[in-house]
Amino acid sequence: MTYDAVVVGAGFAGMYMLHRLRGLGMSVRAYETGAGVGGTWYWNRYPGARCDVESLQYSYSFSDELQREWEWSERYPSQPEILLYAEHVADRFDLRRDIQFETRVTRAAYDETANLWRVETDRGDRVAARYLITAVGCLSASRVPGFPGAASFPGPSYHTGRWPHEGVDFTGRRVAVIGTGSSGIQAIPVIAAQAAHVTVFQRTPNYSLPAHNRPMEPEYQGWFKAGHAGLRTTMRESAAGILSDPNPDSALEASEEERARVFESRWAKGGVSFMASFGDIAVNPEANEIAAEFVRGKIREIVTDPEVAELLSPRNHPIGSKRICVDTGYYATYNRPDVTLVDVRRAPIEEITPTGVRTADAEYPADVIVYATGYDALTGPLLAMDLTGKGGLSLRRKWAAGPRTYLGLMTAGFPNLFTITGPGSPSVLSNMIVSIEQHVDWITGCLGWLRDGQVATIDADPLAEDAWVEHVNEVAGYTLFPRADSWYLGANIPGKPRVFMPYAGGVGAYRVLCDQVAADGYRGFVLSA
Ligand code: N01
Repeated sequence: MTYDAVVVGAGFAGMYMLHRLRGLGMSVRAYETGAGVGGTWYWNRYPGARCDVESLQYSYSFSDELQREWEWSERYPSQPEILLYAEHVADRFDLRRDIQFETRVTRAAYDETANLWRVETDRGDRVAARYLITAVGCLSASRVPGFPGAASFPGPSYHTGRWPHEGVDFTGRRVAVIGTGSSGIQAIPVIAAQAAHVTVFQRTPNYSLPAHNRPMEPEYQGWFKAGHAGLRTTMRESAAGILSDPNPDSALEASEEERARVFESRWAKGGVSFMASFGDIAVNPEANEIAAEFVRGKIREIVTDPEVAELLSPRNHPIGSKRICVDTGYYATYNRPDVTLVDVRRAPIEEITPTGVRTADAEYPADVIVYATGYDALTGPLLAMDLTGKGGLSLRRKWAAGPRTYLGLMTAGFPNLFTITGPGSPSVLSNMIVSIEQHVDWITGCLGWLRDGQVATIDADPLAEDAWVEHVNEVAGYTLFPRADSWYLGANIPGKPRVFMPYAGGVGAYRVLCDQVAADGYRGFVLSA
């Protein structure tokens, strides 16, 4: 079977891409590993899973009707509600008939003679497509560190990103949670409320901001919907794709009273807009330290045991240089008598035993282990497919020293392969829905243009790619991101090249660049008839 396009993944990116390709009149097959739509929200069913972008902003903007008819029930959407939304979108736009579920794309090779991508799946499908479009997500390749002895543990163990659909009952159980990133920080308070005892194994304390989640106010929802056209434009033109009301002032120049006033009001408001308190927090180490110390002060206020408070206080990286977390009752959870915090930076985990977790200086009993240990981010899901471009070049080989793309949309030598929110684009530094829609719209425009001009192939020009990779690095160098050992840099995966993968130039500026490239006849791309 030959399609105009194969889309890999049916999360928010794959669903919207499918919808737009249909609009071009193309034949499309989408493959999805899960049994349903939703991508990250299909898999991440751990207790407390919630998006930390406000629900009204974490929703598609492409359809006025969809926007009008869907009602969000809370300020921040829970995983079940986001999944319901994804399912509603699939139904409303009749997407399922072109999606093959429970099917993983294992291999795709570019056939230069036929100018087709030859795609293989784990279900034995062998299809061809003019265009191959990956919508595989940035955080879908879950990772469990290879602790010695893990197989000897007789009880259940779960990764947050592969949570059982039927849920987990922790009542009466002793639970070990390994990892204190966004997933762990959301899950720990909810697990602690149910379990007999929770032991948290923390290697790096993270900065976390209160969500102050609450039921959606009908007036707020009405206000957003009434003004959605303008608000969406503001989001698209912003740095992170959200309404954050950025304060351009310098934290260094503000008086102590002014800083306290601004920080307190953002803290009370809740959510990530704290990071927009002052214009220099993300770029100036001293300004950053002022914001970081404010958060540490909050930790000391909330956590009653000063030693535990200090252990929870991040000191080895600037605030925001690792993904900022948003929580509900995270720090206060450590005031519970049935929660223990273990510092595995000082005494690392040495092995999992049949009765629990053993660190360099003690053994901690557990009946259940929760791995909140993260992902092989951005490149992991792409490299998990065996992708081969021109001349038999594999993507794994091409990216051996780190990902190389032009605009995060294409990689030279892989014609007609588009990577939605690929490395080198703002992706994970932004509201993903805004970045997804921007990429899908750009790709749709590009494919329509190629068709109208009877252009058979498009590929990134290696020189344009080199310049873009350099630009991505240069922009990252202006920020404090490279100062943390984060998954943005691949630092969480042993042996992964240390390269800052997303584009830190902001979604607004990036959109302008992409639009200019298109307006200039796809400058930096090689086209052939
Ligand atoms: O994963 P992470 P995550 N021994 O990589 C620790 C998005 N997200 O699933 O920091 C001991 O952030 C590791 O320690 P360290 C969001 O973009 C969004 O929590 O490497 N510990 C770290 O504490 C987020 O950033 C939402 O020292 C080990 C943790 O495991 C991204 O997903 C919700 C270890 C992994 O943290 C990933 O978040 C959830 C070891 N060997 C996720 N190996 C929302 O929208 C790893 N760790 C709210």
